Amino acid sequence: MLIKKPQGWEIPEREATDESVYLRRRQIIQGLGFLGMEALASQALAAVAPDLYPAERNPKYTLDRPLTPEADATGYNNYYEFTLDKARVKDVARGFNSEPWKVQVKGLVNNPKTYDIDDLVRKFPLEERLYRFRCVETWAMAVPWTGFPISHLIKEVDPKPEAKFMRMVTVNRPAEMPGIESQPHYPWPYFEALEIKEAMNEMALFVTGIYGKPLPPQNGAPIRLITPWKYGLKSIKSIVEIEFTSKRPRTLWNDIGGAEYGWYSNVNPKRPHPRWSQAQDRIIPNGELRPTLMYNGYEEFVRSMYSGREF
Ligand SMILES: Nc1nc2c(c(=O)[nH]1)N[C@H]1C(S)=C(S)[C@@H](COP(=O)(O)O)O[C@H]1N2
Ligand SMILES: [Mo]
Repeated sequence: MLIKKPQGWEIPEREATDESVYLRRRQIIQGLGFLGMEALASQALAAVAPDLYPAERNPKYTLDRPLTPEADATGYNNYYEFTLDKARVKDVARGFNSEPWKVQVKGLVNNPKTYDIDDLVRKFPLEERLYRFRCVETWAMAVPWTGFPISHLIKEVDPKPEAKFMRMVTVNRPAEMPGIESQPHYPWPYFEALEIKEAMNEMALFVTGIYGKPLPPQNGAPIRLITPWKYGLKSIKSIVEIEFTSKRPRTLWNDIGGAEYGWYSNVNPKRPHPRWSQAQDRIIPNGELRPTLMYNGYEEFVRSMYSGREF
């Protein structure tokens, strides 16, 4: 590639530095309120409410397998807005900025509200839970998440009687998320949904931390969904909008591949994906195979919500 090379002293900082990094650094420097803090500002970005971590572990939720090493759960990711290359997500997402951040709750609720993330993480007590995590691609992990039950937020916003579903949307930031433009065939921003009944289940969490620390960008900072009885594609990352509806909302994967990805996407070893079996978990990082459990082993918690035909 031929590049017209200006004299060193002519290079504006925004050319010497990746544009998004430059803009963010400026915001941080402005936020600090005075000059001379460039060195500080170029350090790792501030995480949301680090003083809240580690949160106390809730002992009710136990595992049948070892925890996934932190480096694997934070180094092998699906986050297509950054890249399809699971091992590279953490590098491409490194500069992603989750402050400031707002989460808008709207639709059929008596108390619609836009929360600042710093207020939201302090509003409900955080707890740590160890959950199995199963991707529709068959790989599986066991992860210590920190978050709060979605039911707490739902009680606060108070859905109207006609509300039956909760739709969620990921942030849309093409400048920081190169996958949005390099994968234009996906209908960005990422969108998902649950029945309110499912979101009220005690297992359903809004997660803000992992391994006793605030979420890093690759795992969905600053706030993502975790519903461990469903395939990982339901667990939408970096949420900015939550809408309560009476009609069942569409969801990204079900929209683009309904035969492959059911609206419910409940983990079910007896229901194969059209191109592969779902009978086994492939454990990250060692590749060990284990039988996949119905509802990913959470049947006792979720069975009462289903007739068994939801997929
Ligand atoms: N916005 C957004 N959320 C997303 C995805 C994504 O590409 N974009 N991938 C999903 C899929 S397929 C999986 S398996 C999990 C992966 O979460 P993890 O990287 O924390 O393991 O995130 C889910 N949430
Ligand atoms: Mo996935």
